Amino acid sequence: MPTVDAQPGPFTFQADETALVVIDMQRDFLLPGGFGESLGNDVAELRRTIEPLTALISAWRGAGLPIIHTREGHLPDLSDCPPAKLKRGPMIGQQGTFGRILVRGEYGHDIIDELKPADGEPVVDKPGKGAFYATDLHKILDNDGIKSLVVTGVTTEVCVHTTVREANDRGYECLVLADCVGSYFPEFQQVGLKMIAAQGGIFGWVAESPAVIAAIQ
Ligand code: C5J
Repeated sequence: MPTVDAQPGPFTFQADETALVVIDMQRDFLLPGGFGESLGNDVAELRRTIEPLTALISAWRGAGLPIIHTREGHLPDLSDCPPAKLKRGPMIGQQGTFGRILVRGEYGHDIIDELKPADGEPVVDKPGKGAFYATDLHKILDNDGIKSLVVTGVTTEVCVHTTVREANDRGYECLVLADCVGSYFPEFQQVGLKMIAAQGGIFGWVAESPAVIAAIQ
């Protein structure tokens, strides 16, 4: 079985029972001039994940292993957006540079060109921060016999963390890749990763993508 050098210790996984999850690599969060930047964030903090993720996805596809992509966003009438979320994110549904912000079907809601899903790779649309809430993700993974997740995407302390916590409570082993997850806030990136591997791996393991690529080749 492949083993990856990780924190807090080696992560061993059955390759055919492991899925790569790519969280919310959407234009709204990553493109210069988009929603994320309009909130005063430096998108370069997220964009540094694109290159390692491209290499990882290519290797993962090459090994014939499953990949699942997610997108955060809402129905055009925002009926699936809780008023509390809208109150704290009043730009959701408003017209932005790349269409209505975080609304399904808009240009900005879709995944960046560099990481476009391949035919047959599921894209899970989620209204929340966690990828399991109000989605079929658990069913998709269960049907495929998946028991471990390699988790990547943005943002580390929000949708990545929420998804990893949800996955833990559902019995999945999670490996989070430090170079393939990004936060607008460098301090959250650092602490967010520390929190995952703390206390003997309270939420899972943390490693770097080259170690995973080497393990599956
Ligand atoms: C946020 C996300 N940060 N994908 N979404 O609102 O992490």
